[in-house]
Amino acid sequence: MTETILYSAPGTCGRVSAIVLEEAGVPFETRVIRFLKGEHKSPAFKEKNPKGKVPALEIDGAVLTENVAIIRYLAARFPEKALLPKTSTLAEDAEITADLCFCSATLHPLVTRIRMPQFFAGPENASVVKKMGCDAMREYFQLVEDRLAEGPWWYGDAWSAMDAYLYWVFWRVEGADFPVKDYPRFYDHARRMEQRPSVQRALEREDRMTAQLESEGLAFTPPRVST
Ligand SMILES: N[C@@H](CCC(=O)N[C@@H](CS)C(=O)NCC(=O)O)C(=O)O
Repeated sequence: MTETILYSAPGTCGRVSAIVLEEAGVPFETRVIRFLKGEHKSPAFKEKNPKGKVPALEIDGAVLTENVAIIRYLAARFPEKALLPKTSTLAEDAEITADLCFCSATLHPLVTRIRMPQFFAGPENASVVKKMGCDAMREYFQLVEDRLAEGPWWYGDAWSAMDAYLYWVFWRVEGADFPVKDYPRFYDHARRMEQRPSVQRALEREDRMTAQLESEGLAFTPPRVST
């Protein structure tokens, strides 16, 4: 295998791919993208990912983007690691894609509204955007909460990459004062995730990226917005 490089930034959804790579046992380098310098929109990075977003994963001589695609690739490339459940019909397979898309296309956009509402409506309207994001997110947190009654993981007894995605969503809004304790099973899921060595290693990678950004004066913490 050629060198594997994950382009990411601390706190971002690049964490999802990092956890899944760790679970797969793939040796990889994490390369930090400096958002405050606009590095994600630079021509050099756009050669990797024309969308100008993290994560981007260089693996097996290709550059993969989008967490859903990266997860599906890793699950197919390392079947022995059981990163996603085995399926026997096209419909079962489509259901897994739907689950992952629920994270990327339904939950993630709400995370951004809750975490960085000022990007959508300016600082003066940020609290309205955040409140609307939180109100919408409640329905989906309840869906996850109900699903985890069959747990302990999204797919029952078997941990999967879907749990990594849910964890990142949870952690992101927990840090933005979303009332996560109203969802005790999801809360417990996050704390169990943090016990996994793969998650701890992914978080250590982020700590190293944060230290690097701090040393360059390029660390970013979104301002707190009340609702
Ligand atoms: N659908 C993409 C979303 C990627 C994404 O939005 N990444 C954010 C960080 S969490 C980003 O790079 N934002 C920078 C920007 O949009 O300018 C995925 O799942 O990989």
